Amino acid sequence: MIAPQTIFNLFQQEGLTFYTGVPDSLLKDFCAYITDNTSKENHVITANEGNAIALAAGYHLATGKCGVVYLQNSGLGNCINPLTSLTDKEVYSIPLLLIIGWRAQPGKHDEPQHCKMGRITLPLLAVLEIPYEILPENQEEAMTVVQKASHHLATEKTPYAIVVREGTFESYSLRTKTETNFPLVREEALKIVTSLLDPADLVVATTGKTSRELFEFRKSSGHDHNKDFLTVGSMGHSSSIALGIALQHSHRTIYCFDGDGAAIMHLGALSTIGKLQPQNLKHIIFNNFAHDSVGGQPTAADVVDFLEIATASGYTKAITAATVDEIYQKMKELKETTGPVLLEIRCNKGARKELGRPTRTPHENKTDFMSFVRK
Ligand SMILES: Cc1ncc(C[n+]2csc(CCOP(=O)(O)OP(=O)(O)O)c2C)c(N)n1
Repeated sequence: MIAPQTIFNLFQQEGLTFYTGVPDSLLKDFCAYITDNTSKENHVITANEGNAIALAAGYHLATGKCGVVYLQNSGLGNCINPLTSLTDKEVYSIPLLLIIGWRAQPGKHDEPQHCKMGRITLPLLAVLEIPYEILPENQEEAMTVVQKASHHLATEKTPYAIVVREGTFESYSLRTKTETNFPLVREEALKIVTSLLDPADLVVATTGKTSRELFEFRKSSGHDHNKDFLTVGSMGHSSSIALGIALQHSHRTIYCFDGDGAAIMHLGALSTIGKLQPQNLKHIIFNNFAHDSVGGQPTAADVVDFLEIATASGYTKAITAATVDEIYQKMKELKETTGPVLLEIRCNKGARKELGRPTRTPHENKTDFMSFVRK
């Protein structure tokens, strides 16, 4: 293992002092070290990974220096457009250093949504013509890798990637705490909301702990899992999946259980929902102001007004709740409102340590859900 501080210092020695990206569980100790040791101007958590590439490009245009972009390998998909059409040698040739958390490295067990990307991470970098190294855990070797990356950035003026295997970083506890003070955590709010749904209602739940908590709640309540589509991957796309269903089944009520990080990642989806006006779509954002599932790093939710955005995008109504009583009241209002409607539930970050993962495979989930949709 290697200390986050060691890599941070090696980067600093090479003049790499600007960080941007989307948090990843595998990089959480490194991300925490960056947060504690970098000024706000030099560390930007972006809505999605493509934005981070573009932000680092802007940083380079402004300073001539190279930014560091950190991401989970699942976010590589969001980067492909700017990596091929902005930073590529054949376009603007903009150097930046990618730090990629390698979920589902071949040979390591991981969740189904990570397997394909885990297998193709290195081949994908090769196809993108982005040279890479895997981060060694030994300090001397790590220094050689960072120097090699730095040399590439200076001479080739194109992106370079350092791929990080699970367990590479020593643990580091974040000192810069961002806490909220609402009565409930996401799981408590989610249980109340789910218990208020009608038996025929459908749910599309977002990536991370929301889906995992929903799965466990259904199990402990003796409900079937077939009412829920768990968006285990493709973060930020739950509301569009829900829209796709809502448009075809106007007699069914579709709930989207979203996260603030996920909603912000593809915020444009709200405008499509607003434009299409599905009468039967109820969008609930469990807003804990954080990327809770991967370490609790802050999202931009503290400055984003989801209610204003939803109504300005064409939602019929947008309401908020935080207490148990408010959730009961607002769920009633949500049910009585036709048209796309948004409920933001403000809650604290935090989850149970022993929270499990869905035991139905994605294929089983899809099949069960599709037969329930047709009922
Ligand atoms: C494209 C992509 N980038 C990053 C991730 C890693 N990831 C999984 S869950 C998550 C945080 C989600 O935050 P939010 O939607 O606010 O939900 P919370 O975990 O706070 O409930 C992240 C960043 C991912 N799965 N996919």
